[in-house]
Amino acid sequence: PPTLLHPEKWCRGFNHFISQCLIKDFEKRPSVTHLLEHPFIKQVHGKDMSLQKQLAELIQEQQQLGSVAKTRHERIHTRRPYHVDGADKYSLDDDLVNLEVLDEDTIIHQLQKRYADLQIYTYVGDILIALNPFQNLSIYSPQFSKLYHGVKRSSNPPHIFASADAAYQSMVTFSKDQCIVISGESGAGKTESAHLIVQHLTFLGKANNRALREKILQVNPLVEAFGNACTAINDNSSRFGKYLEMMFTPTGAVMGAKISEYLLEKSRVIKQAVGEKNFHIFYYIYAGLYNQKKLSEYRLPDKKPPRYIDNETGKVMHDIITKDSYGRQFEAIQHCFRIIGFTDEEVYSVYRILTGILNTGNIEFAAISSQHQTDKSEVPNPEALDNAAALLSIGSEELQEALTSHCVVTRGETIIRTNTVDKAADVRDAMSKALYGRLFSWIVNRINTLLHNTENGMNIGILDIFGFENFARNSFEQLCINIANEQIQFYFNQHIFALEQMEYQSEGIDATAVEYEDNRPLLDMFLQKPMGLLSLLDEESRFPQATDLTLVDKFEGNLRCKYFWRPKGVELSFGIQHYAGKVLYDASAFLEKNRDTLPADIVVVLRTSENKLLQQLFSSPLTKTGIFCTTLLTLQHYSLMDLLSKMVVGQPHFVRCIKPNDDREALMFSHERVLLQLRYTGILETVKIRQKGYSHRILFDEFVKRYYYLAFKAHETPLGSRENCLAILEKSKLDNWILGKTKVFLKYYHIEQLNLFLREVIGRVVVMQAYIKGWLG
Ligand code: AOV
Ligand code: MG
Repeated sequence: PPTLLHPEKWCRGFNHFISQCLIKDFEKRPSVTHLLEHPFIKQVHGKDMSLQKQLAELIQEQQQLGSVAKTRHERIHTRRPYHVDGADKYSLDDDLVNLEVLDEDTIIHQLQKRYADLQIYTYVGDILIALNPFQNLSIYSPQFSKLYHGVKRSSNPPHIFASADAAYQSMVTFSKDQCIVISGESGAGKTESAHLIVQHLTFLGKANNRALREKILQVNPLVEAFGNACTAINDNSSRFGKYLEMMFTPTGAVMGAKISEYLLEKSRVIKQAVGEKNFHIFYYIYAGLYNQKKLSEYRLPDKKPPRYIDNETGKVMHDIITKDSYGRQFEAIQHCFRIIGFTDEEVYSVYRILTGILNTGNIEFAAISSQHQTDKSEVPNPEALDNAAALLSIGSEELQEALTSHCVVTRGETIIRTNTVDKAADVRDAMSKALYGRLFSWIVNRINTLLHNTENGMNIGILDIFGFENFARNSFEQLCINIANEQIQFYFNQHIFALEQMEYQSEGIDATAVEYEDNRPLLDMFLQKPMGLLSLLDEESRFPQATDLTLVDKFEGNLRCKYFWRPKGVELSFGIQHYAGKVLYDASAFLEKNRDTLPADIVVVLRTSENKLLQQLFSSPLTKTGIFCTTLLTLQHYSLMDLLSKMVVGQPHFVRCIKPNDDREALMFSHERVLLQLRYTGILETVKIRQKGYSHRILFDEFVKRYYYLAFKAHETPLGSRENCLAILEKSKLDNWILGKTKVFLKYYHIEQLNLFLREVIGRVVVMQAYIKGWLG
């Protein structure tokens, strides 16, 4: 093959070239056989059948594309009446940056019009705004994936596929890791967006390995069955943070995946608020076993579902009998496990643990009062205890002992103390939470082992966490979730505003600063040591005598800033002014939830399990105090930091999801709700900075290496100097760029233009070479 093509991207350039040059030919004589007989193809690749096959596919694809583009074009034009009558004063553009009048009213009006036309996506420069349509749209089929593949952004309406494509192109072009950060409040559409991105990236990173593609597509459904649940806001709410990294070879073929989980809301296993549910998987498995008539094998009653999943008595059973969706989901999950590569034995162990947890929840406690002891408890329903023990493959008596008593070591002596009824119930629930939390982590790790690829490559990470929440009653979990969102907002601000402005300064560029709402002071209030809210919480958690009330007193005494207040008359309540709004928290059980302790007695029993998987879940060593204690918040704080540091390595792309109404209604646009979200996400400021700013900042050297073809001869090796950058930029006839001291500053749309020029030039070079070598007639 000609060696002149851009060496790294040989394959890509070649495909592009073939398609351009041969399609022209094809238009003249629409016959695939004729094309395959083309001297160019024959000479270059001889009898390479795979190339011929690939070519036939390519041509078919192009034909389909033509028709999709046409229909899409018609659809869009009939969809935009304001395009035609010209009566509308707003810009008709897909990008808010093109608006001439820049104020909240104009922006919101524009979004509203677009939403009414089902144009749910809108750009703000390189940032994508996605309004939740609350209905299925037919714009995510494989044909649309093709439509949005490697084309100029402006040739199609804004789309989540275009954002995925931009990240992918950026990765391949600059050989740099990328991350896509999806944010928005609960129910705004983050998780759906993440799915669509994975779908499009697997399409783009076409590996010959179809099995691998299939596996990657099953990852999200599987982890979400275990980590998502129905809440008051969203029927499929993420109850953990997820960072999915898709790995690619240097030429852009997908080769593996890795997933990191953050802070699963374990407390949901044992209790759910009114109108909410446990994690999906529990309903799936109960319904699946019910359908397969296997409930008795897993020691579950068929009349009344276990307590942990039946907080609104009777409703679950009704759903299972009348609708079959849970049962079908169970089959889907079995399929996911199989495709990803879990063994039958592993899956069986997972089911035993899940049903073991459900049975554990049914264990009850009653007080035994005798003359001497009033704090002793027993299990009045021993069959529940036996069932749980059997499924977890541990001794029933040992389990009862561990639930109703505990060992204390004082001065080298071990004393056994009994547990009160309340204490025993707490231990039971702590055990269920620990079982589930560790099972979840194990599943995630197992997926990683099965899909990991150690070869060198690049990755695109997709961040989808739980969105900002403000319920009627907000507890510890909401505080954790909202702090995480506060950190993501900070990350966004850093990238869009702070870092950009710092860089202008250091490069001596005069770009007018854009004011934005900095949530740094609030983050400091949470994260600062030793007087931040989290440190105070940790400190209080270490005092055995502390109560939730002393905790709130401590907050009040130390957090003296405008973001914190304590309402009068409600002792355990405190309020925080978050970036996304005021939230009132109820501090009941804060200390207990933060301590998240699991008595060593339970760990010891679980380690005796004959279920190998379960044994493994509890094999990590006990802490010095003999207690399994992970202080949740500190942990969460660090893990989010860990996540952010992973993301910082890559080039970020942002998708901001917006919830158009609180009723989950299609086509309903609440002016007030959208305005609020636009305000707190700083969209207006983002539009301003994208209008004025330069989102790409490339070192001279890197710029020359990448684009020297545009101004120099192929055999030249120009230095990465300011002058050479200037020569390239002038030759490419772009406007509005700036040269700093060490970097070229480009607008978000320049990269696409430069890449197009580059392709053209390379195309021309190859054609010329082909002629010289006599390949083309
Ligand atoms: P979230 O991830 O942002 O909330 P989801 O992605 O789960 O929100 O979206 C909530 C619901 O909105 C989905 O179950 C769909 O019914 C609908 N939806 C969202 N995006 C689309 C779309 N592009 N097309 C069709 N329907 C959509 V939370 O996880 O609660 O923060 O913790
Ligand atoms: Mg979600």
